[in-house]
Amino acid sequence: MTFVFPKDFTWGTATASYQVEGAIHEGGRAASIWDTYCAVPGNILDGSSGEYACDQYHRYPEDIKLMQELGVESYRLSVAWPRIVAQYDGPVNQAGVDYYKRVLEALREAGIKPAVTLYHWDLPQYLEDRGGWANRETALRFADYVAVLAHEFGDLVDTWITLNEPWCVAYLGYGNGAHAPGLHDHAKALAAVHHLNLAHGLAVKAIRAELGEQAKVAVTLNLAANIAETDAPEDLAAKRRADLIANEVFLGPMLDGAYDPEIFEATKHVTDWSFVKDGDAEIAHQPIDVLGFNYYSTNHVRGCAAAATFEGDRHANAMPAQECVETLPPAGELTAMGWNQEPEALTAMLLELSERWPDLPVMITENGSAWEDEVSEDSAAPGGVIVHDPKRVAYLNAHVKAVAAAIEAGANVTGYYAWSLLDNFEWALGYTKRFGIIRVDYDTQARIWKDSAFRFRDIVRANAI
Ligand code: PNW
Repeated sequence: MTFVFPKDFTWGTATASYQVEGAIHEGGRAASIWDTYCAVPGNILDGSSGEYACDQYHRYPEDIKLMQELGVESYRLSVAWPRIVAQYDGPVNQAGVDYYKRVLEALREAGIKPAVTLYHWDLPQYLEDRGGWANRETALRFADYVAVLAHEFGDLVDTWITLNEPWCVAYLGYGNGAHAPGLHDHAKALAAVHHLNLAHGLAVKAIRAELGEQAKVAVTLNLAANIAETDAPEDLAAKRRADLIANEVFLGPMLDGAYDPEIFEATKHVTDWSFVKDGDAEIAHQPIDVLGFNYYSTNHVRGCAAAATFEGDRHANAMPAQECVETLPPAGELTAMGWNQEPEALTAMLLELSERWPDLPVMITENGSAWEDEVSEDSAAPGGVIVHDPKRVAYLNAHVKAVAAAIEAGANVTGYYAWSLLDNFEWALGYTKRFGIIRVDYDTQARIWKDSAFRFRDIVRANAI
């Protein structure tokens, strides 16, 4: 059965500045927290960093050509804050502004609409030195930086995405230290949660102040798909607890204008939330035009008496107040990330979101999978080589079908961005995990097509699955 997507459905590919750009010492860029974090032995699995990455800083014209060949209508990229504001209290770095103007203009010429993430984790180190996201000032600085972008890039950007996955920023960055800046402090993680909510609201206000109501504004959340193992009350309570601390802490303030009081109750042994000031709820709660949702896999949870996870759980101890939430080991065929595959949960979550906020369209701003890829010779392929990646193709098919099923059942979904256009720097896992639909040969920077890229091209061309 063929499902045809709505006519104006947007197909795109996604990346993030630190994961693809390289050129960290060029164009007057300041150091980011990821430069610092990568320099500490043991933080990154292969000891690497984003120093060279995919060299997109120099190769963006080639990457834009690739996207034209894929036929995608939109590119989700991020702006590196340390390229735009390179010193604390310093002037705007014109070289950084000019760089992104060139990229955005090249995209426009190619007929590809930019969806620009304003924060995809590369915080200027000078702000971390003052407390980073645990410090309220970072949210205010973010608003200033966003005002510069709105002013400089106003007519060049199609969709403004304030933040990428504040869950990861707060809980992996400040909670369990799996990401930069690498702190282990749940009180700071919750302060970061709040300051990210505030930063989001301030950013929306800054964009609207410059560009008015017609600017299309979004935020991207990696909403956790928590599934209770059984309907037993303790399992349902565990799911509720995980949902509250992972999802509701962002959805409540951003979309409904308040934190669920249960959140304060559940975390009172961690913090008194005195970082929440009068008027913050109004600031965080700004009308947005679309909700970005990054979806990869699910978490099965069970109630328990003591904290318990499984060996190698990268979420372990990231969030506070999870003492009675046991995360079960993922089951079924796992991707190279060790993540399970459960596309039905994507359908269910899209429907839930549309039921809860019927007027808010949802865009899948990331979905994809990492696998152990191998290069094969193929004289018919571009460059004479190809990657046969049947598992990535199957994952792509299954998840695009899951989106189709949600739309068919009434969900308001307006786009799908494949993560990722390219293999890239996979954070704490360095270059050991490949998510690209296009392979990167890191020795030569050659771009090599995978079967999944051809498959995605066909889906995009047909606007159907
Ligand atoms: C997201 N986790 O990151 C990001 O938005 C991308 O930059 C990243 O490359 C992609 O997903 C694949 O990982 C995550 O440990 C990183 O739960 C880690 C986790 C979740 C999301």
